[in-house]
Amino acid sequence: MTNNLAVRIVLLDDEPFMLKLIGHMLENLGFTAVSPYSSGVAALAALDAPSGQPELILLDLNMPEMDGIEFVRHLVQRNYAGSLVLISGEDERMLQAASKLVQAHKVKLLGHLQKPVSAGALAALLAQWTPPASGRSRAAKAAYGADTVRAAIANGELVNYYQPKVAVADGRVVGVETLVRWRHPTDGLVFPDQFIGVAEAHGEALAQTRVWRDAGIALRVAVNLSMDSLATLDFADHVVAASVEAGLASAEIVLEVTESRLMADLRVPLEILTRLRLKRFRLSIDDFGTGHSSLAQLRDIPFDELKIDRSFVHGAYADPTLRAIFEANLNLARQLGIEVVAEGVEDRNDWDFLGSKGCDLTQGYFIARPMPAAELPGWIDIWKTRLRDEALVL
Ligand code: G
Ligand code: MN
Repeated sequence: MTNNLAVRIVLLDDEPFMLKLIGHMLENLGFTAVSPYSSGVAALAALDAPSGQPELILLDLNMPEMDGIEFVRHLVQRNYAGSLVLISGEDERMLQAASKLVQAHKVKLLGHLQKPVSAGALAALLAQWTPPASGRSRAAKAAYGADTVRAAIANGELVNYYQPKVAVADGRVVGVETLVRWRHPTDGLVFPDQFIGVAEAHGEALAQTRVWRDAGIALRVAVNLSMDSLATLDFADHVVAASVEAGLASAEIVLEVTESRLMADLRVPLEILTRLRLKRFRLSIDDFGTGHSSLAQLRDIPFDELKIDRSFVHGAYADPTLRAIFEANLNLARQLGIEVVAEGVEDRNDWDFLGSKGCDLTQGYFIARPMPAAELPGWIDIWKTRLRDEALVL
């Protein structure tokens, strides 16, 4: 287990006062390796030094010489593999635009902080930091073979976490989303897009769901697929075989699909998804509205479920732009007769907002963080108590 407080942090802001202030906050939170810089040029010089890249950069957007956006471009050129937090006094829409840009560059964005920065918000963001997959650059990303992955499963390195999806109207636990994590002994935490053989973990999730069902807990199980994993036409047959093996009906299985920007030819994934839908698997369009999941997909693929990205959900109750986008997405789904899942409910205000809008399902830290399978039954009891004690539903 990596000590998160030792994460190498670069703090970049042109205002000496902000450097001091945030520096102190980080120190108070216990972070021990913080390097402050007041210009992009100085920070880049440090990045190029043999001591290597930081694992986290806190970046001010508005700087007189090299601004934050330009700095990000330099990071991309250097194959920066760490995480980024944007800091700005600009309005929320500006921060959203910058966030999008960062994500388009495939730099891992932990989130953004609005100035004046509060210690609480800073702590909450940094608590989400996880070690990067490896010290190698993205270009030289590790590829792991099926045998390696099988060995990892046998060693218990590959772990499924499950995050509940609940009905907003009555709090009923409708399903879980499977989130595959690989605790690699030398490469750290490896995320699913970096290894093949996720199929094995998905098989385990299906088997687990059957175990829950046999114990009286009926849940739909969702697994994540990226469009570019849908490259061979027999994929649909594999999914069918997996559901049969687990003894689950297709309607109990949700396939959450995200778009790949790299795919030129969508005919194969389209055929696969259409066949799966014919067989009554539930298709879900994930991260909707982020640019990774678009209207064109919604037009071409018969989805059953639309997941409104968490960037449009958390805080929407208080932000007119987010609220407008959220409502537009909700209406879109309604008109198409698709069930809506709001991702990223993080607090009571988010929860109440969804209730007032009549959203179907939701998931997020307010309800539960992703958890190991063994914790789910106990969590369901806690959740039932919360529903009553906190009067979460009418
Ligand atoms: O886009 P997708 O549905 O695959 O997102 C799942 C990811 O989102 C997981 O890594 C999970 O830990 C994270 N996540 C789940 N709920 C929340 C939440 O309420 N807030 C934030 N910030 N992240 C969340
Ligand atoms: Mn998902």
